[in-house]
Amino acid sequence: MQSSMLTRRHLLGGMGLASLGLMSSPALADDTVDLHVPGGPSTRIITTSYPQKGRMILQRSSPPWLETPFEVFDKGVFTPNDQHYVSWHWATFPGDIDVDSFRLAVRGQVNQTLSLSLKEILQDLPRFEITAVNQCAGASRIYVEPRVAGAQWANGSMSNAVWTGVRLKDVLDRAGVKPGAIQVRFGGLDEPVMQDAPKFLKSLSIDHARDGEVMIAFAMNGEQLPLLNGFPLRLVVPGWCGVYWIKMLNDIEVLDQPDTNYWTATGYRVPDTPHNNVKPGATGFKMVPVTRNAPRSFITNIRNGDSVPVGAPASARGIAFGGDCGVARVDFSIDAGTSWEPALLGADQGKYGFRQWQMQFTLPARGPRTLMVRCTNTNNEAQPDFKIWNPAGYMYNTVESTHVVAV
Ligand SMILES: Nc1nc2c(c(=O)[nH]1)N[C@H]1C(S)=C(S)[C@@H](COP(=O)(O)O)O[C@H]1N2
Ligand SMILES: [Mo]
Repeated sequence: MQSSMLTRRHLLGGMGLASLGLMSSPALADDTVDLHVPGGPSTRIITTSYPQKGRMILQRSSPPWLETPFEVFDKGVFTPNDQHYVSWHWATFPGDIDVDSFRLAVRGQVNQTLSLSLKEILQDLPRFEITAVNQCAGASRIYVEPRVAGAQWANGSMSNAVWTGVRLKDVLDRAGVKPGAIQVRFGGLDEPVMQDAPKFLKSLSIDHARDGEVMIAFAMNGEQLPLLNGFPLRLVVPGWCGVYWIKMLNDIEVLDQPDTNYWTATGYRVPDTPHNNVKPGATGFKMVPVTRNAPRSFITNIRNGDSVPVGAPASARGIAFGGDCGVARVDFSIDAGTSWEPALLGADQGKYGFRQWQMQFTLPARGPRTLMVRCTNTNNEAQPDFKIWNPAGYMYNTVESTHVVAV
């Protein structure tokens, strides 16, 4: 990617936030999708009205929550940039970025405060590239029972991309981290919409920040980041959930005290129990921050309600990811999890990315059938077969079931 690509003309075509709001009016929708979830309304609008975004499921118009339509995952292992999902906490963020005056600050417990231009980041630091899944901690929250508050994401608040940029470690080394540093805090250009509401910030431990994999991306899938996915720079924390992947990143602060801001110290917490699972209504468990992704897998070519011919070979295919490590195996069941057969894995795109799989199977008799798919990661952690529940509906990775009819 040339730094000459980073011109305003190329970027946003003059699309401002005012037009964002206007064009996302649900009244302009011409299409809907039924997410087929019991226990509440599950019809959503399909929108094509957001800048640099194609067909997306509209979960909320502003700040936008745009979900990737599930059929996208059947088309390829990389999610196209214009259908990469979108999530923001606060509605106030720039609709246009002046790439000449933009600066990334590196400050706090460093020997030298930095104010890096995009040109410096593109030209003066070694390039780094990694494939990784960006998944919201609240992904699939719509499936927890009983339903809980928060974005009612189905399975499309995850997306896979090749990220290009620079290592966070190299940027921190350039500033020179002082010995007392314990954490690094990240902030972007978005601002709260109410007085005294907490700005969206997240922190990582200094060791994690310097692990050589956490990176500052300026491109995904070989193109600049879409504005809504964090143009011009975003943090990429491979294997960890999307909440840490700060968009429109313009501030890096090295701390010698634990970060006490709301989003790090209080928000985004799960029960410290196996699979973060508790009984609805239970109390008295310890809460810990969400961190790494957990293994998941999906059938992408067969949907609930489909018919499958009986007695003839059929094929299933889909995607899996290991979470914070690779995919060891994907198993497939045609009898609701009573027996499992290993699926054939596709090419390994790197341990943090989606991995495709496929399976030939034959349904022996007519009638309803439940197909299931289960990922086991290279840490030997498998998706659980029980329904995960926790108060905020985070880190759901229950084995998926697809109900079909053999005909
Ligand atoms: N600056 C900023 N970065 C942010 C957020 C935000 O609200 N502001 N939301 C985070 C959350 S919770 C998620 S899930 C991801 C979503 O990334 P995406 O919109 O590119 O899919 O961005 C993360 N980075
Ligand atoms: Mo999120």
